[in-house]
Amino acid sequence: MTTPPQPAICLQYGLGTRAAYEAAQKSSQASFYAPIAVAITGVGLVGGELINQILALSAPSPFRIVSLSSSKHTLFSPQGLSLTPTSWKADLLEAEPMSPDVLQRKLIDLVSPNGKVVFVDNTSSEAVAARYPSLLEAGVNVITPNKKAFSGDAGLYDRIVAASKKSGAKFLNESTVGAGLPIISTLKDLVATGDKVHKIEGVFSGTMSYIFNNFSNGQEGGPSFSSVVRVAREKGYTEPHPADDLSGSDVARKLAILTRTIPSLQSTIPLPQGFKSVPTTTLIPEALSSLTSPESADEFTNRLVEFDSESDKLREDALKDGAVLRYVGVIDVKEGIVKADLQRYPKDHAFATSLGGSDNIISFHTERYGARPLIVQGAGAGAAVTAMGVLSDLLKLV
Ligand SMILES: NC(=O)c1ccc[n+]([C@@H]2O[C@H](COP(=O)([O-])OP(=O)(O)OC[C@H]3O[C@@H](n4cnc5c(N)ncnc54)[C@H](OP(=O)(O)O)[C@@H]3O)[C@@H](O)[C@H]2O)c1
Ligand SMILES: *[C@@H]1O[C@H](CO)[C@@H](O)[C@H](O)[C@H]1NC(C)=O
Ligand SMILES: *[C@@H]1O[C@H](CO)[C@@H](O)[C@H](O)[C@H]1NC(C)=O
Ligand SMILES: CC(=O)N[C@H]1CO[C@H](CO)[C@@H](O)[C@@H]1O
Repeated sequence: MTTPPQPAICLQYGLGTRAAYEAAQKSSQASFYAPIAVAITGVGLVGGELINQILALSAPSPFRIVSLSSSKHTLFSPQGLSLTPTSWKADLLEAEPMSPDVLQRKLIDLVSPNGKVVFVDNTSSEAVAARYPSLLEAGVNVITPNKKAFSGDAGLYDRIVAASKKSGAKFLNESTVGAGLPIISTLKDLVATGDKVHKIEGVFSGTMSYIFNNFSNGQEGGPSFSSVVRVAREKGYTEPHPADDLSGSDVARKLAILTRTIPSLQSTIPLPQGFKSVPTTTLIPEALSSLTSPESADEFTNRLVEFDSESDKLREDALKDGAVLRYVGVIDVKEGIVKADLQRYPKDHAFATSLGGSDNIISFHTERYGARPLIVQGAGAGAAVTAMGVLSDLLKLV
């Protein structure tokens, strides 16, 4: 669509001149030029960055943004909103509220044989994810970094797959794992080309990566676990309540998504309850397990210090074996095991030596990548790289 089929248009106008081509572009008859309609729900960090990345694409853009929504306001224009990087936030704040049902109906009305529509969900809302089956069934494509739908109950996931099959509308999920890193596309390519995946193993949580890169760096001593968590929270690397990271459920969700992307695992590792079916080691001390409400976040963080001697011992024991601690996700296809767990890795292992900051690292052990695994590594969080993952999914629809 970026290089329009000029001859057809010129014939239609019987001229074959540039002027005719431009006239055709402006004319309503040139309906197959209609850029793909994009509706974005959730316009915080990533959503905002995504809007700016779309606006920065070179002209003619393959996309028109028809809707922006926050939880309180919605902008909608079937012809495309006129947005600028500096004004859209204020425009959205002045917009009327619109019920999600009304927005959904308006988007479905835009679907036509020449008119693709994409719904981008940049929220972490279950309610928004629950709309995917109806949207997909009506032909609206869905792209999202929101892990909720693909990592939840098998019921919702099966309905998403069935709705997509029925209408041919796509759901693209690249940025749900590792933000912009090519994790899901790499896995899909391995599977599609007939390679056999033996094991996938990696540091999937940027927060866990930061915490353990600092806490267990292979040297004697080092900062206490509670102090590392405190610093990570102050820097905004954790969720507002650090227990949401320390529970391991974010890693379990990503493992559920990857497991479901390997069709042959549906029978050996079925995950009926999605991420809840993934055995997950929690780093929340038993005695603090009741402090999970938002108001308890400070108390929880302060009281972690009571358990530092236990984490110190784990670190020392690992070091005696020449190893470091890493919180990893593992899918062992041969053994039929999926788990999120705290594990030891030798000090010279890639998970010990090559990580910095909040990097993700994922290694794919396959039949073809036998002796040495295929490794993907890099920033696994952040607005710019996550928006890039979403935009690259969007470009797959052009
Ligand atoms: N951080 C990363 O680097 C990274 C990487 C990969 C994936 N992700 C995923 O990205 C998503 C966003 O994370 P987050 O915690 O920032 O999201 P969030 O706070 O729940 O959502 C933020 C935005 O979504 C809007 N929103 C929430 N619920 C809505 C609803 N029901 N209808 C319409 N709009 C709604 C909010 O509107 P208001 O502004 O009006 O509240 C806000 O604009 C999550 O799914 C996360 O897991 C993040
Ligand atoms: C992710 O999307 C691809 C299609 O692009 C699909 O084959 C795969 O099953 C999806 N995985 C999940 C868990 O949604
Ligand atoms: C440890 O924490 C410091 C201070 O926050 C940070 O600058 C550094 O990058 C971290 N080290 C590693 C290996 O991640
Ligand atoms: C509103 C918004 O953009 N929310 C989130 C979008 O997704 C990224 C990560 O995917 C979050 O960091 C944003 O806060």
